[in-house]
Amino acid sequence: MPIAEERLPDAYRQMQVIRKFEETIRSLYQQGQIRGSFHPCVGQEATAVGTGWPLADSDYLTCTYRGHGQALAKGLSPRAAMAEMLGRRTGCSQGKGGSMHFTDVAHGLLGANAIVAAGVPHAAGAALSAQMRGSKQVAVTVFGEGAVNQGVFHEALNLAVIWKLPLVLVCENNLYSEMTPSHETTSVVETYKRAAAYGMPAQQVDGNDLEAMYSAVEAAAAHARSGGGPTDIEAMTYRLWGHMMGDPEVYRTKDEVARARENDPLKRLGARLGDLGYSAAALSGLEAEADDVIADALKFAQDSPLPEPADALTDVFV
Ligand SMILES: Cc1ncc(C[n+]2csc(CCOP(=O)(O)OP(=O)(O)O)c2C)c(N)n1
Ligand SMILES: [Mg+2]
Repeated sequence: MPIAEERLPDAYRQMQVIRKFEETIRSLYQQGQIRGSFHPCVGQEATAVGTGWPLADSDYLTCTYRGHGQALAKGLSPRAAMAEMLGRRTGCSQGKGGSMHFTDVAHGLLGANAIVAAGVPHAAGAALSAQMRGSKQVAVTVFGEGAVNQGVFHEALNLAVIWKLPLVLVCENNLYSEMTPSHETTSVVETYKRAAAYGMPAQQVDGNDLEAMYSAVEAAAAHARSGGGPTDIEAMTYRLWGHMMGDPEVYRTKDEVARARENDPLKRLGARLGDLGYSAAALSGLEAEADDVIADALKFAQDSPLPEPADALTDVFV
């Protein structure tokens, strides 16, 4: 089922919230208010919303260090996300995880993961659990195109097909793994072909087209829920900012990035809304609402306490 046209303004607001979240983090980072690393998803907001929105709260999602947008689209509150970035006790991981460890079990977020491809077998395991319990939940994993060169990716895909796991694989192919173009490291750059080789339905989708993404993920989730097994979706996209803060971006030209900006998913959904009759003022109104969400999240985070030293010993296994 495609996304209902009436929901497109809400999707636009959600994508703006994600963009503004990342912009705010960048400025906090530059002011020295955020520790650790930060891998922005600017330019990839349509893959995030197109993946998160077709899913139920009870469905599972694993994502990567570039997963702020996916977590927000899956239902993580902007307040808990911002507080986590600022290391506050009210953060989604009590301020102990930071940018690369967004987790929110109530919304099915089993954890972002900094290890390339590690979320893929985790999601396959969650899918196996759902299957064994007969719960009709689906597990979705989002990963970059670099993950398809990892062994665990192939082990997970093989078992997912053999066991018909309710798993949806979403590859965000943004053409680069860190500073290396994928064609220099990968024998078959169209990653969906690798998934197809395991005997599952696999397709390439325009990852900057919110509606195309939503439809593909919705269909794959329905297929999984009805016992059809895993599906792979290769979402073609582009990260408009560097791999992480401080990336000098010497591996790509300014021209290439400028061309990619023409294909900005926010610009594209804005144009689509314009075609549907929404005025520029209506779009600005949605953007202002997104500003308010982020301002509220930032105030909440800045007013929240830091963890106490004793908190270091809570929520650990040993
Ligand atoms: C197993 C492993 N090897 C290497 C790294 C270092 N590393 C961090 S991000 C990254 C690139 C991954 O690229 P891709 O999967 O395309 O995701 P993107 O960053 O483009 O979203 C690498 C190699 C890592 N985190 N984990
Ligand atoms: Mg990549």
